[in-house]
Amino acid sequence: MAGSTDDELDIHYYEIPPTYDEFLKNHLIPNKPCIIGPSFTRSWKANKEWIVTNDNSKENLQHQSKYKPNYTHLRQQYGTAQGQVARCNKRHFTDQERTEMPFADFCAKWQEDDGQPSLDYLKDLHLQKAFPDDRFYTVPDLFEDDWLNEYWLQQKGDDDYRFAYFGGHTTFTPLHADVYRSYSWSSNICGIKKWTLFPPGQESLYQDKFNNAVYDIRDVDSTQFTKFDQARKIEVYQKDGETVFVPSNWFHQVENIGATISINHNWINASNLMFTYASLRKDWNDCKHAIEDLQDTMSPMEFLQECQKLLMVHSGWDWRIFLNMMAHVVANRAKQPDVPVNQPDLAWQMDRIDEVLKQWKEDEHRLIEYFESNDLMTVYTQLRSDMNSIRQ
Ligand SMILES: O=C(O)CCC(=O)C(=O)O
Ligand SMILES: [Fe+2]
Repeated sequence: MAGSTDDELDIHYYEIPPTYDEFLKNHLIPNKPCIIGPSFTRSWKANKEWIVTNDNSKENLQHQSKYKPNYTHLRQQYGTAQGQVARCNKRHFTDQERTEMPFADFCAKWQEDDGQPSLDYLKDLHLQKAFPDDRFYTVPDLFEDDWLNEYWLQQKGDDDYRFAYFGGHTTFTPLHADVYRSYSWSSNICGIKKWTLFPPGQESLYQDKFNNAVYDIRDVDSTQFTKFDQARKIEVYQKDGETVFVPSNWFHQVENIGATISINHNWINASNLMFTYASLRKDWNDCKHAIEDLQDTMSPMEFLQECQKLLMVHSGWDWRIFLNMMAHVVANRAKQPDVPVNQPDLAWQMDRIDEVLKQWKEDEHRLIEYFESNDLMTVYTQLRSDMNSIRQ
C-alpha cells in the first residue's frame, strides 16, 4: 500500500493532556490521531450529572464500562430536545435510516434496553444549541481554534457542528470521513467506543470506482472491494471519560459497547484548511460533471452559478460560505489577535490561507469574476487587507 509505515498505525495515549504546542506539532499539522485520558474533561458537568456508577452485578451487560447513563436525569433535563434516531439495522444509501423524535421518547427505549443489544442510536443532536444556558461541557483549550463553529455561531447562527450522541449497546456509525474533511474530537461520557481508523491514502481499497465506500467494515462484499483486507488500520477502544482526536480525511467506523454517551465537534482551522478546500473542490467537480450537458446552453458564468446551486444542495455549502468563513475568522484575528489563546502563529496561518487562495485561483480561472458577479468582491478585498494588516 502506497506510502504507509508502521509509525502511521501508532496512536499516542496522553494520560496528562499535551501542551497546545505539542498537540499542534504532533497531531494537528501532521494529521495524526491521539487519545487523551479522563483528567482532560473531568470537570465537565456531563461527567458528573449525566452518569451513574455501573452496577457490578450487571457487569457483563455493560461491558466493563465504569459508568452508565443517568437516564432519569437526562430525560428530565433534555426530554424536549428533538433529535434523529438512527436504526442501526436499516441502511439508507451511505448512512442509516433515521426517525425524528423527542429525546424523551428515545430515552424511554434506551433505558428499557439498559446496556443490552439495541438498534437505536440518537446521533448528531445539537444539544448545546437547544440548551444554550446549560454549560454541561466546555470546549477543551486544545480544540478552541475552531473556525467552523466560530463562523457558524457568530455569523450564520442557523447551524453548528457541536453534537451529542446517545447509543445503546451494539449501535454503530458506518465507515465514513467527516463532513468537509474537518477534524473531529469526541469525548466519551460513558460506555466504550471501538474506533477503527484508516490512515488516508488508501481510499481505493474501500471505495469503488463510483466512489461508493464500504458501509460496515465487519461485513464487506469481497467481490466489490477485492483488496479491502489489505487496508492498514488502527483499532482502539475509547473508555469512559477519554477523548479521541480524529484527523482530517481519515475514514473511520465507530461501534458502541454498552450504553454510550459522547460529545463531539467537527472543526476546521488553518492546519486542515487545504483538506477542506480539496473536499469542496471534489464536490464541485462532481456537480460540474452532473450537469455538464447544460454547459452549451448557457454562458460560462451562468453555468458556474448553476453548479454553485447544486453544490449547496449536494454538500450544504458553496464557495460563498467557504470565502465568508475565512474572511470572518481573519477579521476577528485582525481585531483581537490573541483570541483564541491557543492557535498557531498568525503569520503561519496567513500562509496557509494564501496557499488555499492560490490553489483555488489556479483551479478556477473565473474565480475573481465569480466573486465580482456575486457581491463577494468586498469580502475578498477585506480578507486580503486583514491578512496584510495581521502580517505587519
Ligand atoms: O460516535 C460515533 O458514533 C461517531 C463519531 C464520529 O464519527 C466522529 O466523531 O467523527
Ligand atoms: Fe466521524
